[in-house]
Amino acid sequence: MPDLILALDVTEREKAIAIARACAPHIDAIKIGYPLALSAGLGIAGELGTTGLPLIADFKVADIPNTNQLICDQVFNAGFSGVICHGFCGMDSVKACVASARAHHGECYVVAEMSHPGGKEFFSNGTPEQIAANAVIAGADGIIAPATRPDRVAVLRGFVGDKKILSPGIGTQGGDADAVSELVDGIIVGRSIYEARDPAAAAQSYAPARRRQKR
Ligand code: OMP
Repeated sequence: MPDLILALDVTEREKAIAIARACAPHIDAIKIGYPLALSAGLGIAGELGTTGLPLIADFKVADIPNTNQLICDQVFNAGFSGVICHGFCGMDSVKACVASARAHHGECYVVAEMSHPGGKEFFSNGTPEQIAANAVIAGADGIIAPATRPDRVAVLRGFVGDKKILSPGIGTQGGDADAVSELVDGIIVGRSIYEARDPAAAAQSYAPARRRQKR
């Protein structure tokens, strides 16, 4: 059954907290990235943590190993339970993120292929497959793969086996939760929930996809 992960990309602290609290009964984790972290500070993790939900830091960490480790250490020390990094910087850079995750009993996910149209420009010609395979070798907990291309999610599943796949691109980007929910471990939904008139009801509308058994 895939988790429903709320991508909380709002830039007002109070609004973020209100949406997180309202949606909490209907979601399994909260993902925040630069929009909220840069506007509210990393301390927002403490406030969102009161929901009791796991918090994933989507900083798409993409640097040399030492810098990656320093970034991830900050993330986990702030109270996040997971981090997202890029895989194109190489195995050693991914391994640094994984090492930080392990040291803090957290999780590390590697972006294998991006969901937007431009994501096909460089995440193509075997690169996503290589990144996915490297993520497994590096000991990552899973990968990010695009709900906008369910066929590609299925291909990448073949490279990661039982590792987790978290899949963004549902709703506003055009992806359909029902098309990927049997293939993945988590669906990531942002605007379709937090821009809805009633975010809690919007989150609850994903209940059928959230209950679907994985193939
Ligand atoms: P919505 O398009 O508003 O549902 O948000 C999707 C969320 O997933 C945003 O936080 C994106 O930054 C993130 N995301 C993608 O949309 N595509 C990707 O390929 C990877 C991510 C991600 O790593 O979470």
